Amino acid sequence: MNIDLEKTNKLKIIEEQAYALGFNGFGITHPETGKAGENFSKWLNLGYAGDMGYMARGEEKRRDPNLVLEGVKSIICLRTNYLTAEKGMDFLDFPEIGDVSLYALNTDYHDIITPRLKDLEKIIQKEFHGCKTKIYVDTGPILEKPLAEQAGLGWIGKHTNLLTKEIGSWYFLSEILVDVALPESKAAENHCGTCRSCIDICPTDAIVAPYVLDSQKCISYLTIELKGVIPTEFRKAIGNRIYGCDDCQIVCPWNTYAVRTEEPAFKSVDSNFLLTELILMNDEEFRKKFKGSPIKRVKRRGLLRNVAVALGNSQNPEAIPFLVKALDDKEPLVRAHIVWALGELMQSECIPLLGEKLAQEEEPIVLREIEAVREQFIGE
Ligand code: B12
Ligand code: SF4
Ligand code: SF4
Repeated sequence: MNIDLEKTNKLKIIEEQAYALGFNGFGITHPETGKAGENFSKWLNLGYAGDMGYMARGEEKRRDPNLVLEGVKSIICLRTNYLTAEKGMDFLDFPEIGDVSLYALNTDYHDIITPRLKDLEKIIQKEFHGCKTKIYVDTGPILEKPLAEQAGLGWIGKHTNLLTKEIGSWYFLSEILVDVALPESKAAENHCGTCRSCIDICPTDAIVAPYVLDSQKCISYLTIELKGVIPTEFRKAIGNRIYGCDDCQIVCPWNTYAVRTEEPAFKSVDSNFLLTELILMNDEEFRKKFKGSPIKRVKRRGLLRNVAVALGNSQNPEAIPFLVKALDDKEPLVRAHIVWALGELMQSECIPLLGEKLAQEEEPIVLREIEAVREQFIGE
């Protein structure tokens, strides 16, 4: 058989198997990152990765996939739709409830996609006997979005996520690197046009220019990636978002066409996010509630930090006794944000309470917050 025809037939089998495994988009590209690689370095130099040190550490690998799989010739890019519920901006009308990104309402996608990639990897190795492969989903040192765009799986929108006219942007990316040259798919075309809805809705102005995101300002970064204290300037804008942010995708006109996944693996996890309950969760309750969920990634202290900020923004006086109780939390990071929240809900009335409760406080991050609240209300 003609070698190209043989390859095409093998690829057909691989693509069919990819869909059978639950992927809902398949494309192939060459491993050069070109202009996107240059932009990535510019982005790092501008400090837009914030505290995500792993982004700078992986700079060379991200720019050159040959450094992660020597001899790589093609990259198979895959899409997995995760839309299990509709979402609008009405979560803002319920400030007593924490808002969690759609992707995090389901079983952790790393746990679902990794075994599928391994199955597909085996199929590829069977078809191209002796070939070398490497799989990635999210956590690998690879520029998933530009590669997927080259592979025709969608274009990078002004909000910097990949989207398509057919299914919008509610999907994950993953890839399989192969040391076999495969026929490339057609790159996706951009259809953002003059639209700028995502830029205008962003609560923290994190999209600093079309197609450029400063992570340090992005609520997704502030509530998930950032490990320490959330800078005060962003706390009000975070509103009731306690894990990630979907705003720029919610307003995108192309998401009107998004279709829900029928995928049984994406089971909704416990999604009762009443802030006053969350703030008093102990370790055991946290582990139980977020078992199998991506939320476990931020650990109890990260989530309760975010919950404290959301309670501070809730304008709900009924939250005060819960916050007062949580002032005894074992985590300084949590106590620090509770101090801020009490300042927001009680204003100067919290000063005596803070003095009394925290006379024994020794942690610098909490003491700084107390000082900030006192300064704010001096003279009132
Ligand atoms: C780091 C990271 C983040 C960071 C930074 C986000 C970002 N835009 O890069 C933070 C924590 C903020 C984040 C948030 C989210 N993330 Co994220 N994240 C990643 C990760 C690990 C790396 C992305 C990366 O390389 N960023 C570096 C920058 C440079 O990349 P970029 O935005 O594509 O940058 C391009 C532009 O800046 C452009 N550019 C064009 N012109 C110019 C000019 C100049 C001067 C500059 C500087 C740049 C520039 O060039 C760059 C390269 O193409 C990927 C997984 C992976 N391994 O790729 C997931 C990934 C991008 N995240 C994902 C998701 C789902 C999210 C969230 C939606 C989660 C949520 N709901 O909270 C949000 C979306 C926020 C947003 N508006 O982008 C998905 C996106 C899927 C999709 N459909 O696109 C990915 C692919 C994970 C996955 N495997 O599915 N994420
Ligand atoms: S995820 Fe939220 S904060 Fe981040 S760019 Fe989009 S709208 Fe802005
Ligand atoms: S909201 Fe508009 S500008 Fe932003 S990604 Fe969607 S189409 Fe592009």
